[in-house]
Amino acid sequence: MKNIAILGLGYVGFPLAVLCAENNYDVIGVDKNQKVIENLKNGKIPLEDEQLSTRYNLSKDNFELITDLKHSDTEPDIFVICVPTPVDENHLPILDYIENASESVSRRLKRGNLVILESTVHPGTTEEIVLPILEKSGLSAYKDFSLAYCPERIDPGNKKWSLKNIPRVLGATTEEGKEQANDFYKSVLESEVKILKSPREAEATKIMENAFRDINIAFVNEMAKSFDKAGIDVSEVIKGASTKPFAFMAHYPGCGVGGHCIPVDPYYLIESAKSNGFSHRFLSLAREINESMPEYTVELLADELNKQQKATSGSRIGLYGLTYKADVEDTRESPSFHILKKLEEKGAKLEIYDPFYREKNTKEDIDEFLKDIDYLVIATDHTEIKTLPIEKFKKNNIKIIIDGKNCLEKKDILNHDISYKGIGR
Ligand code: SAJ
Repeated sequence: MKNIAILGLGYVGFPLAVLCAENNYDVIGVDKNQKVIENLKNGKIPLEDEQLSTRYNLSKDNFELITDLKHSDTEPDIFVICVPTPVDENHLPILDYIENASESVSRRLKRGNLVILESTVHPGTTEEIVLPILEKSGLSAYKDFSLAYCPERIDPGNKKWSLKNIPRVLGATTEEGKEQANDFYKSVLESEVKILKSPREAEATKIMENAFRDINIAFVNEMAKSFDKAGIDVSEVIKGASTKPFAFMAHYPGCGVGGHCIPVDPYYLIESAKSNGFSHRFLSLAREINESMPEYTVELLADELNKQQKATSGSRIGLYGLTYKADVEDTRESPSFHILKKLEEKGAKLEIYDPFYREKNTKEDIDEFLKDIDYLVIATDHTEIKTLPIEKFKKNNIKIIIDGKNCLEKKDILNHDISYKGIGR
C-alpha cells in the first residue's frame, strides 16, 4: 500500500484524495483549515456533492486527516500540492500557499519520493519556486526525488466530465519523474495523460486553455456592445455563426466573468511575461473588456430608466443572482458584486436575492423579492429565474428587466409590456 499526502482539501484536492483512497492508497489529507478537518472527521465534506460524500464515507478508513504534515508519523511516497493560487487586488499572483505547502513537503521529503503540483500557476513556478524549497531538504529534484506539474481541470458540478475521465497533461524535471507521475495518474484515472516536455509546458497549457476562454468571452462581449448600438440581436448572430460546422466556437456575452479560474488565470501569464519583457496586450485588453461588463449592465438599466423619465437613484431595483454561474453557491470573483456596488453608488433602493447564496439576501424567497421591486437586474442565470412564468413579473408590476445573462425569452417579456434589455439584444 502506497502512502500519499494531499495538501489542500478543496474542490481539487479532496476529490483526488477520495479517488486515491478508493484505489488502495493510504491518504494523508492535509488542510490548514481546522474546520475542514473537523468536518471531515465527522463525515462532512468541503463541497456540495452527494455522490462524493457517499464515496468518502465508504473510503474514509484509508484517511488520516491533519492540519499540518508534521503531525503525521506516516512516511509519504507521493506528495500532491493542491492549494489555492488567488491573485491580489492588483491582479498579482499570491504564491504563499504554494510556498508554505512546499516547505512542509521539503521537511518530510525522502529519496525516491514523487512531488506533484496541481495548482494553477504561471509557467516557471514549479522549477523556480517549488524546486528550490524542496531542495532545502538536501535532496536533488534531478537525482533523488521526482518533481512534476499536472494542472487540475476539475469542473465542479459537471456531470459528464469528472476527475476520473478528464484528460490530463503533465511535465516533470526528469524522464524518470514523468514516468513516476504517469504511473501514479494511471493508477487512479481512466483518462489519457499526455506527457509534455517539461513542467513549463504543462503550466502554460492550463493558462492557455483558460485564457482562450477569457478572450473568447471578451470577443462576444465586445460584439454585444457593438450590436447594441446597431440594433442587432447578438444571440441570433451566435446561433447563426454556430451553424458553421467548423472553425467557430460559441461563447456568450454576459454581465461579466467570474469564478476562480477564468478571470484569474490570465493574470498569471500577464504578470510573469512582464518579467520576461513581454506585454500581453491582447490578454490584458480581454480582461479589460470583461471587467467592463458589470458597469455596462448598470448603464443599460440607467438608459432604460431614463426612457421612463426615472433615475437609478431612489428606484426600487432588485438584483437577482450573486454567484458567478448558474446553480452553484460559489461567489468567487462574481461580477454581481461589482453590479451591486455600482447600484449602491447610484443610490438605488436595492433588494437582493440569490437562492444559492443567501448571506446578502434582503428577502426570503423570489416571490417576496419580486413584490418589493419595480426594476429587475438578472446577474446569474439560475434555473429558478429561467423557468419562472413571465406572469410573475407582470403580477408584481416589474417595469424593466435587464437580463445580464440573456437567459429569458425577450419577445415573451416584451409581449407582457415589460421593457427588456439583454447584453447585445
Ligand atoms: N461566461 C461567459 N460567457 C461564456 C462562458 C462563461 O460570460 O460563454 C462566464 C460565466 O458566466 C462565469 C465565467 O465566465 O461567470 C466562468 O465561467 P466558466 O463556465 O468558465 O466556469 P468555471 O469558472 O467553472 O470554469 C471552469 C474551468 N475549468 C477549469 O479551470 C478546470 C474552465 O476551464 C472550463 O472551461 C469551464 O469550467 C467549463 O467549461 O465549465
